[in-house]
Amino acid sequence: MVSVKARPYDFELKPGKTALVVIDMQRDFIEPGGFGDALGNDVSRLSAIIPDTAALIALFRERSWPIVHTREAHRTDLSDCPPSKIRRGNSAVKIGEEGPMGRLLVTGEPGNQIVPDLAPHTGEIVIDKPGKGMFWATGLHEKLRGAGITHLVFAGVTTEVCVQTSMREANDRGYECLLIEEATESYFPEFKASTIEMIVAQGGIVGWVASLDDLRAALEEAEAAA
Ligand code: C5J
Repeated sequence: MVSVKARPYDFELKPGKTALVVIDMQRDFIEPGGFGDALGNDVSRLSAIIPDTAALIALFRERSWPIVHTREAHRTDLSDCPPSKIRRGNSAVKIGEEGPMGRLLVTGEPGNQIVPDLAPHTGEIVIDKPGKGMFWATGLHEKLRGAGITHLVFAGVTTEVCVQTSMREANDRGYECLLIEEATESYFPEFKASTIEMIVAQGGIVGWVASLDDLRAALEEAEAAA
């Protein structure tokens, strides 16, 4: 067990039973011309977390610990996209329509790829999820359970939408969840801040939040003592 300084209290991370989940670090949300941009957001806020997210991924790769990457992605015929989701919002370009990086939020399109600096390595799990949460219609719970995973460390975007939804879904399935503060972001700084407060409120009703430095220090300290 590795004790990580966290809010609302130390997180007990179990090596061998912990996976990193990197939510939706795809060009659609992070680069100009994608879905996030089409909805009128300032995408530069999200690209700013790429270096810290890469450093977090490196911590897991150095230890050969499991890593899951998700993408919000729909089938090319949009059969897994509810019409209500397509209708929602007032952007000129909708899900499934052509943008500068191909069809928005459609699997296989250039915009649907994870940003190059965080590209998955061979052997890492890549999940295309049609919803905001990572367990809806993905089979991920069965995969994680099969690998004996009980603890999840979270990163990615956006904090209050797909990250928080996935953490809540993970809670309902019995996982212990830790969010790394520098490796998650929102288009709205106040939403990131309030999501973090929601997660740690009431004794960690959704989970724990720690800094990247505190996670790194805890891992190195535990390894030095071993
Ligand atoms: C959104 C996400 N914001 N990955 N998706 O639509 O948070």
